Amino acid sequence: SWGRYRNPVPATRPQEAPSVSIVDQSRDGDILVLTINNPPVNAFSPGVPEGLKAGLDAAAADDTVRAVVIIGAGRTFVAGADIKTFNLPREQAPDLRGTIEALDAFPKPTVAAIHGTALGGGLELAMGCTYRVAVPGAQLGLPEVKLGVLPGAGGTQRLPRVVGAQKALDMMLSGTPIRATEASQLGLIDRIVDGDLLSGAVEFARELADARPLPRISERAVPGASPEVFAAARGGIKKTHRGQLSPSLIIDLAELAATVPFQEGWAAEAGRFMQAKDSPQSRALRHIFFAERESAKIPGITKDTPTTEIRSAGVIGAGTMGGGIAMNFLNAGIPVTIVETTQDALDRGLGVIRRNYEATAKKGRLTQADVETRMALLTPSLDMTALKDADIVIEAVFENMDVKKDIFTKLDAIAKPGAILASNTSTLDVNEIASVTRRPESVIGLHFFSPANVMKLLEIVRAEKTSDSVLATSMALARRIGKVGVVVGVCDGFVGNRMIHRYGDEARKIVEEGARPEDVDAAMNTLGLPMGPFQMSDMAGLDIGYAIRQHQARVAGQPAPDGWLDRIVERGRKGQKTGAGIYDYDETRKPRPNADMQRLIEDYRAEKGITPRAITPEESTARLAYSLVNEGAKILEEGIAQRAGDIDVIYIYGYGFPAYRGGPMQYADEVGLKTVVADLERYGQTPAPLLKKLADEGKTFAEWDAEKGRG
Ligand code: T1G
Repeated sequence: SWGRYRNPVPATRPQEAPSVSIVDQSRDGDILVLTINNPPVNAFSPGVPEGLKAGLDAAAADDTVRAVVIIGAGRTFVAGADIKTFNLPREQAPDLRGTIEALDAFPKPTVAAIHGTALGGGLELAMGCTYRVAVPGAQLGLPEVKLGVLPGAGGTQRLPRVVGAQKALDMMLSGTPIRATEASQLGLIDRIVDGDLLSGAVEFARELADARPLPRISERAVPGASPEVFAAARGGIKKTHRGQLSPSLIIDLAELAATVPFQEGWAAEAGRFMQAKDSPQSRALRHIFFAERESAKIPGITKDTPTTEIRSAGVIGAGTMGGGIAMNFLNAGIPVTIVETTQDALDRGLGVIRRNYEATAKKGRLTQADVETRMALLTPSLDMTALKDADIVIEAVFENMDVKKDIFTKLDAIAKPGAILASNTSTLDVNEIASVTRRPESVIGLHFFSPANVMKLLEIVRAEKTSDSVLATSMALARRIGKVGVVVGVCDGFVGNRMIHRYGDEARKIVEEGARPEDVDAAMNTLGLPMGPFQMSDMAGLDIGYAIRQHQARVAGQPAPDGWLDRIVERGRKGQKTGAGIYDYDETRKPRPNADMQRLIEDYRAEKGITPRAITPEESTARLAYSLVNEGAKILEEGIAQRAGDIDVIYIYGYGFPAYRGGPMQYADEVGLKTVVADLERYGQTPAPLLKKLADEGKTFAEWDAEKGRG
């Protein structure tokens, strides 16, 4: 996800009283200081260009000013253009390009003083200055590609001229920032300031006040450019940015930087930026940027809500989920006591954890010392009383209500007062689990997604009696262990799995009616999902879905399901883990269609009297995507999810829905809810009342979120 740096760099500027203007002017002798004061991240919002222009005009008109320093108040330099202004008409949008053109022509030295982050337009502003200084921990980058756009204020033309073609392409295509120390080695930063940033910047400006000619990045050539560099980049994005628009535009513009005069590349960049900004992909990525942040906001929970410090954790169950969950805490430096019922299960679980870390170390992402530090924080035990001091205990055992109730009854008698008692259940009723304890206010669902140490999504299941403090602590803990926490309500499958069950039902129906599983999967791969419904079922294990369908039929008093997929499972084909499921698998784990399974499906249709018909990829995509949307609308009506944006965050971080589609609800908004409703009805699904209402009113889910104060 984003380079969301957690620990704001302590401002090297005294936290001045909020100024009346968004850009303050102050003097340090012969140096004019322009301080941008636009909390929380000094985005380049309306008022900033005007303030900088006033400052530059003042500096130009005053002979006693020999140089100008531009610095950010608070915790950071300029973190970018103000994304919230992207939908403004062009004439109302803050004129970042105009500001940078003025800087590039300014007759006196200008010094950008950087702390925190200089990202996107922030780095472009700094590159418009004649010099740049920074504190060592500052981060500099051009993350625009993560918003489906491109550096639109000179970044594609200036960065290659400073750091060379290859490094500039790497930075712009990954969107990953670099630290100031590396930037200094690359010549992007002229001086690292170890002490107070402002004093260091003023001193630097004074030293170079008379240096001429003024170094203009726009006047340099691009080092290291060659047709091969750009050709390789074009090849690379076919894998890393499949289906996305802005990466290829970035490469084209970087190549222009190396092949045409600056002004030509600068002009071309403006046009391609608008093209990218107005694309559905950029709208989707901007939607997710804000939706992810909105999902952390829960009515009633404020920064004043009391939380408890999590200094130690307990995990019950050392299986795949328990081991993965434990790793999240170990990675964050939180000691874990992990409990199992047999020594063999414990040894196996710890072995898997160690092997996972060793594999990461082999890739160079951990040192052996890191591995040992993490393993040293892990205490195995066969006795649940070892959990008595844990601040939080997470149960990750078999998905069976009786087993969970038994565990929570015991845990309630062992855990210390104030401990959080969490279940990793993926579908069961957390209220029922809480009911066996004397402390339902301390019980919550923390639904991790497999593999738990990798997947970023954490569904935080708020039960009826879960206290605000336990909820707020869980949200803070999610951030601390690197998860994207989304609060959901209690129902069968909560949000993600409840929707995926409907999606699976529709996928099986599409095959019943005539499609082959591999065609259905291919249709969803085209939409951008790395795995279609059947590839995903084979990976998760067909027996899991089989058991859920059997359970749901039993609960509903219906006969045991006997669908074509149930028959495959009953042949002992459980998916990748048995080397065979819907598809066959060899050691490459690449799914290969199986003729016998195709025959089983054909025999099934014949037995049910179904005459197969050709089903287009478009029909498959519509039916599957809209089955998610329709169930999502019901979930919103029932209040199980707060926002449509929350559902999108869940699907991007938990189910591989492509971020450049924005999630199922955003995708439906882009298609148009009237079309979604018409297709649902055409293919035999009944539109949810909320979906039908919004479609009839010509509204979007995004507007519903905003109207309810959710957006
Ligand atoms: N515009 C508007 N709001 C922004 C913003 C931005 N660029 N960046 C952050 N915010 C809001 C955010 O929504 C949240 O609001 C609050 O600030 C704190 O953010 C022309 C076109 C800087 C690393 O992509 O990566 O420049 O929820 O929770 O975790 O070429 O914010 O409090 O109401 O993320 O400490 C390029 C995006 C823009 C940087 C800080 N820049 N931001 O992380 O805080 S495009 C970016 C971040 C551009 C030019 C192009 C992070 C951060 P609220 P936060 P954080």
